[in-house]
Amino acid sequence: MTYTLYGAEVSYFTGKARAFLDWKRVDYSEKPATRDVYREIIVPRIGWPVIPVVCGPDDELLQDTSDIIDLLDARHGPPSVFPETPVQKLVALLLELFGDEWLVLPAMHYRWTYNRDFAYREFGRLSAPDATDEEQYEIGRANATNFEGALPMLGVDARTAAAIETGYCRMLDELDAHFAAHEMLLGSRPSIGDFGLFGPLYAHQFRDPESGKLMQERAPNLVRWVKTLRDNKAARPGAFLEGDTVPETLLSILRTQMQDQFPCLADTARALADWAKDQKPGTPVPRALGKHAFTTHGARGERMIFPFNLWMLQRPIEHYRSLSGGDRDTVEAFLSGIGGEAFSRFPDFPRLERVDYRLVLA
Ligand SMILES: N[C@@H](CCC(=O)N[C@@H](CS)C(=O)NCC(=O)O)C(=O)O
Repeated sequence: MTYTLYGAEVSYFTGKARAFLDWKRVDYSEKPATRDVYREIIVPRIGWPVIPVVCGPDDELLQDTSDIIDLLDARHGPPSVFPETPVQKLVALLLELFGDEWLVLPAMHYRWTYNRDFAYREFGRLSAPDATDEEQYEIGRANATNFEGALPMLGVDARTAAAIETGYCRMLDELDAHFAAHEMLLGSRPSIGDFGLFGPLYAHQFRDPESGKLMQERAPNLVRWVKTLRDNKAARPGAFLEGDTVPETLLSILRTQMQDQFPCLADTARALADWAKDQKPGTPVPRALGKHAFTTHGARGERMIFPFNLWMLQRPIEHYRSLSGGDRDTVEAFLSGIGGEAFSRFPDFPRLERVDYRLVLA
């Protein structure tokens, strides 16, 4: 085997990386991120405890699914998960941003509200595979503290929980309608957007038992998409829709992204610009820059300000800024149909880079 994926079935971002590696037919084996793996590989070499981590053939370590996918998609040749046409590429990158940074709200809410015991057992089994069931439960409960504790930091609390559920159920209906007509988001080939949505929708919302029941009952076509991407090792490459088409059935989700996620991103951009005024290039960026008020599906809450979200936003922005002439006009017309001014008129913010697995000012 050429590559090793250190991760877990229960992990959001491992789901994204694994589905990509399978579809791309990368030669890899998966090793569970046990506490020994964290202690001996991840923490000493990455610098902080996080999964997934991919170890390459020359012992290089890759972390962050976007870096993993960008590198391996290019290294392992076509077919690519990045559409070449302007609108589809933009939509794919926007939906990656949405899956990675915004669906974390329902994914964490449902896991830690309705699937807590299951998650403790899973966390324990991963960390200490040889321990007894009771020991695993206790280990899982201890290891889960940081994840469970992240809910209020993400803005999931009594003020927002009901609205997060309403918004999530509406999205289930929208995705179900979409996958009734299409295999993947943009045709029969999965794009980076599919992998971004797959992380939360597989590892949390399909696999956690109570959330899985909800998805099975409410969105059978979405379940089919989840299973296709889960079992996609020998999938055919498929193709993106002709003519740079984006199915109508995705537009409501993109509108929701513009209305729900983008105001929070814009506020994050202002906070980053403010913080960066006195900083030099290369300065490490704190994981959170204080707190801000935000609104989700009409409910007002408070959450930490996460600059990492903007690193993800740079991906669609870079694509958008690279366009000119007719391509730019087509994209502008598309954006105006989804309330995309929130994206096309996004405030400027300091550029972010990742150096040694950490976010720094460029
Ligand atoms: N943006 C990263 C996020 C990785 C991530 O958040 N992984 C979770 C598990 S699914 C984790 O290990 N979190 C620990 C932490 O964030 O402190 C990626 O795409 O890989």
